[in-house]
Amino acid sequence: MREVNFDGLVGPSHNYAGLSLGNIASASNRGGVSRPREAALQGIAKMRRMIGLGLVQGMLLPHERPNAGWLRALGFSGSDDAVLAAAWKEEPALLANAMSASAMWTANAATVSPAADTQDGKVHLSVANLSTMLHRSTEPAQTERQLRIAFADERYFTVHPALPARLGDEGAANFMRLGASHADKSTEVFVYGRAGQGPFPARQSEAAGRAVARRHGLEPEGQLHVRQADAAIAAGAFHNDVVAVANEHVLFCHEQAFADRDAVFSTLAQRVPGLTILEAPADRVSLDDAISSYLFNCQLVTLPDGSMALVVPSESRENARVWAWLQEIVAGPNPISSIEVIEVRESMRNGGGPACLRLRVALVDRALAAVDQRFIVDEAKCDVLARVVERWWPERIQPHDLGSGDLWHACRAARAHLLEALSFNPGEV
Ligand code: SUG
Repeated sequence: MREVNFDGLVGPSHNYAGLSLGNIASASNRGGVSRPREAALQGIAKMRRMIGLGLVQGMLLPHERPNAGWLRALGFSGSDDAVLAAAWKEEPALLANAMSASAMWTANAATVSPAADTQDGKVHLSVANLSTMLHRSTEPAQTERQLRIAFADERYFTVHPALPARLGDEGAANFMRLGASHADKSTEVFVYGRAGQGPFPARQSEAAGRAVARRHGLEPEGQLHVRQADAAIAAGAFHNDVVAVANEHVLFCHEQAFADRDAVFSTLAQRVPGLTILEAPADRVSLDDAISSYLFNCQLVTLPDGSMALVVPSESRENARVWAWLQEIVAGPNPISSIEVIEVRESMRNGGGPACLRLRVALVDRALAAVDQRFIVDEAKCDVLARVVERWWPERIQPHDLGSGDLWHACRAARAHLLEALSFNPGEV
């Protein structure tokens, strides 16, 4: 069984509209100039690094933007351009929502239970409803369409639609899986926030995690529902993957990640053979350090030789306290033996680190072969992606460009060229 990371390719409309309340990077970069071409190339370079480490890499496609259909449902009428122009004039905030490239953060696309954990032995994927943030609530329909193509083979996969909007669900960003190895039946940990406790919304509900676990057919002892610490959400950890990550039997987290830390750790210790918890003490790495450096928004991956690597954003190296602590972890007696530093600054400025940009799907070889191979990426496909991005992705977007017909047309054309280069039919995804 291997873990495949499906990264979201950064879409051509990537911009800084500051749409996410509680996401400090998004709020503080509001109104800045974005660089979609550079952003997408940074994402492609990240995929190349992962392939270079010997890992299997997948991708999901940027969504269709601008999303004129969504604006039409909100009462704007006429041709696509007329709809967009009217929205820009009357409700520019809605137009910004329709231009968001937020589907790049595929950790929020779905929650995935590998075959080892489910009663019917299939991989179950539940599309996330992303209902808390308006711009993100537009994603599930297109995400579901892609997942139903990528994971169409019903011998191996079951794709479930998004849950009702009242049950806030942000997918795998609030989900961890801990077990002896990827191939072993594991404990799936669903992390939720308590609503109404602080200045920022709790985006993941407990009811959503329980519903996903039921739909996926998890055993009672194969699931754990854990509350995120209110202090973490208030400090800007709008998803659990900003303060914790797990891989096989290793949990790498901040001391203040969970409301009931001791109970969580002791339940995991009973269930997970060889459990290793690597916890950053708050007096070494504060929540603010963790959130600004995104050290826990790393990818913790098992390399072909069985050792583990931490794939961290370069911002983690720029914080001396964080970097010193990471050095101690790598030198210490634990499975993590290397650190890979990667550059995803354009995404980071919207609160999306390495872990946000990928959806993990653990697969046996036969199931991997059954995935629609257009979603699997090797070096040659990275070259194709880079060529399309260099030729068609806008170089920069300033806030007032969001209302420009030229930008709308450029974004549509860029995506159409991408689909063609990857052999998707127009309108297929
Ligand atoms: O939902 N940012 C995303 C970042 C998602 C990060 N994902 C994980 N932690 N897994 C969000 O807040 C910013 C968009 C804007 O402001 O234009 C944004 O949507």
